[in-house]
Amino acid sequence: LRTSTNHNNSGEKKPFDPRIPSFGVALSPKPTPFAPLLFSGRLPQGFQAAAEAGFQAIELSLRTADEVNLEELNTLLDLYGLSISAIATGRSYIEDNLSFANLEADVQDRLVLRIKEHIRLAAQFDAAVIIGGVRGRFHGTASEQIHQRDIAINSIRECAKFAKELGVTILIEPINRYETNFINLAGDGFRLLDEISEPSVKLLLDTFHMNIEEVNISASIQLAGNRLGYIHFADSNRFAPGLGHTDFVQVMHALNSIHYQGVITAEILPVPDDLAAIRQAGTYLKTLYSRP
Ligand code: LER
Ligand code: MN
Repeated sequence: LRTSTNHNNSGEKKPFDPRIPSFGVALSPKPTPFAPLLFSGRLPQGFQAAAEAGFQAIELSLRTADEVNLEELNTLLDLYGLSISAIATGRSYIEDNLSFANLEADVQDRLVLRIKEHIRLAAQFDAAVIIGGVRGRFHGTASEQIHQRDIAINSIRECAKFAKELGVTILIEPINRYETNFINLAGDGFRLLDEISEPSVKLLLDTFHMNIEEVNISASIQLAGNRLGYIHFADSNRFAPGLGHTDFVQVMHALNSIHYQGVITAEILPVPDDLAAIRQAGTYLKTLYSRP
């Protein structure tokens, strides 16, 4: 996962302090019902606004890996000196009902193939792949759910092994109870990391979900320590940081205490609009980290 340098094609690199996190923002190349993304369907505008707002990295939320035009993507990365931090995969669940918890017909096979394509794409950009919302929801009796969990973990493990071969980090993201019943807490995430037992699988914590689920956001970040591979910043209402009541100063202190040097990615609603939200997030992050 590229954390301290920008995309290394011919684009000019903007130097920034490798000891502190770099900033990313989550965008989608296509319009999507998944709400906390900016400039959905307008990638060029998103890249320009991200660079102008002080971001170094873009997280791409993709349905399928072929949704991006590689030539266009490389051109944009070079033009704005940005890198791809991660590929998010939850749209497969939201838009196609493909999830790791779904044991219907050939869903597991199709989803594993799809995630492998995301991993291949990520490898080209030194990016990570997120397994978050795409875990889906378990259904039925307790024993049926245990069975679903076993199958899901096998599929995730298969993706993790493939990712390891390609040098790609897989990020497991705990998500709030209203979206999934398969890993809500950081602690549930640690358990899955232990079960999969691949060092290339890390945790992604999202302050929006943590605000709903965790007893103590800072304590959970500290407990994650070097298992934390990535973090999503959104305020309590999923607006840009600073527009809700999450205490990001405390979050930053917790990240500093574990020497977090990864990417902090704003995954936020376009409220009041895309441009205002990205500017708010960029300004807030730069102020929080005292960066010009
Ligand atoms: C994805 O990063 C996320 O935070 C979830 O809300 C997706 O369902
Ligand atoms: Mn998230």
